[in-house]
Amino acid sequence: MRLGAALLVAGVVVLGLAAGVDAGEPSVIPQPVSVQRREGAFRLTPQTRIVARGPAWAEASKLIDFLTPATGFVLRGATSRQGDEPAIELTLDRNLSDLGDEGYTLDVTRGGITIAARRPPGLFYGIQTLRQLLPAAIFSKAKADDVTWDVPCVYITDTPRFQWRGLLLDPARHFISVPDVKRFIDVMALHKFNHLQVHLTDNEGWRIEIRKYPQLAQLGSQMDWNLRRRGGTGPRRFGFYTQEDIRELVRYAAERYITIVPEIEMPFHTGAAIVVHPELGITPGPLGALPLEQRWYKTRGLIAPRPRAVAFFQDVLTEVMELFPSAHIHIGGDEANTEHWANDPEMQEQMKRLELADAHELHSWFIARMDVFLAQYERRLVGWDEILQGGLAPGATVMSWRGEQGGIAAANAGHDVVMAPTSHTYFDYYQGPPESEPLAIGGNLPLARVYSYDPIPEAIAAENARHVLGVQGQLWGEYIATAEHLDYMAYPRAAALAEVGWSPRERKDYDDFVGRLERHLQRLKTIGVHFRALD
Ligand code: TNX
Repeated sequence: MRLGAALLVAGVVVLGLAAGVDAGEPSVIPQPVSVQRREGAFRLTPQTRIVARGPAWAEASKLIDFLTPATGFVLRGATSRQGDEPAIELTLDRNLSDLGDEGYTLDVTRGGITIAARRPPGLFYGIQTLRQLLPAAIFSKAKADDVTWDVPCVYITDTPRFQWRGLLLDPARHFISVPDVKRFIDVMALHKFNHLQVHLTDNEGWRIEIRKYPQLAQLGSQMDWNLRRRGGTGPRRFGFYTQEDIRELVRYAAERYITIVPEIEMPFHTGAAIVVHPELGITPGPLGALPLEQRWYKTRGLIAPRPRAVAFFQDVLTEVMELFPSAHIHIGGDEANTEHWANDPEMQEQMKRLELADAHELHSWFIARMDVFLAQYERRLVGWDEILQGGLAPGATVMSWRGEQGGIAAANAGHDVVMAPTSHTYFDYYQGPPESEPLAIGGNLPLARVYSYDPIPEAIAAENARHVLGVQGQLWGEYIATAEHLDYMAYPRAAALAEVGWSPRERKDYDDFVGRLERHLQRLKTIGVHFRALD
């Protein structure tokens, strides 16, 4: 049996060589649902036609943009295929219902390539797979000489396992420039990620222009107190996104079928806002009496949820909703030490007035004000799993970070969840022995552990598994001060997470993944991603 298989493989290899074809075995990441290898290869030449009609044409022009720099070919488009001319054809077909919104088939024969999908994102993902079937040099920004652009003949059928395949960026701790975010988005798209959560506000900085409160960004983006305390450094402590920057990023991401999910932290992790607007804090009088630069250590990072603070955050969310079309708006909700409210006379009075039993309920009450507010605009609140304490707001989606318990409880109560546990998705953690790694926040999260993750824990009842929207990897920025370091922390772990989020559970195989990854890293290298080398 084994010998037979070996002979068969040898036979295929010999056939391939005999035909003058060495297009290699497909090494696609994330692993598609099914890949049937056939003999031979399709050769891309300047004569190849790019064929598409109607809305498929937008994807075809992205394909041309992907293929042009490295090949130097001036690829011509057409709306239909003439006879048996070599072509790459993109077709949309509403009847391909098995493929869902993001699935595709990719049919490569010696005579041509066809990508078919029900909806445009499927064509886009088929194109990402096609890029990975070409030699790695296709990712070069300059014309690559002496390359034959062969694509191995295959038939691929592919759809994602989860609808939320996310990464989180944290420009609040160290600002990330617009071009660096775009580059990050490009690499995400190659891995078929579709959500990018951006942590826009925290104690260390407020990074989004809000027209109603202009000083939030103007002053709130100029702080480095907390970073200095932590030993964080680097050139990108300061900066914020103007509303124009945000619009541009949202547009750029949307072209790549990535939804930017804004995160505005409340009620904790709000130090930057409190420094600028002391009236939000627990002790507005004494804090406001201090000069700005002396307020940093005195905010406790926690607002007092009095009515004017509720109104303030709703004002902020109003502008956020105008900028971000995302169905989900993240309001943070993590790590609040509600003892500060329990011990505060004004908050005790407010709890009594609202008939709330304790400060956890006050936390829930505050989050629920945001939930109701967002729901009026048909948006859905997402928060870290602490929003479960004191009662979960009716429409809330939970992001489970302190392990899986929060996600399990929320899903079993019929709420949507995104799995983001520290144990498997915290890419700010060490990925090797700390003594041989750059300084990180702590933890230990090697590649294999990321890969091993299954976002549907057994403790979620089968009928509630559909509430697990997917999975997200976090790149918290306290110790990530440059774009190169961001790459190093993200890749290849994000490639492993891409497969967790996309590929069927039964198609996952770590050794096979690492084999594909070795070739995949050639692609990332050509793109200029500063990934961490394999052990
Ligand atoms: C906890 S995860 C936080 C972040 C930190 C991170 C560092 C979460 C909801 N809160 O503010 O950056 O740990 O690993």
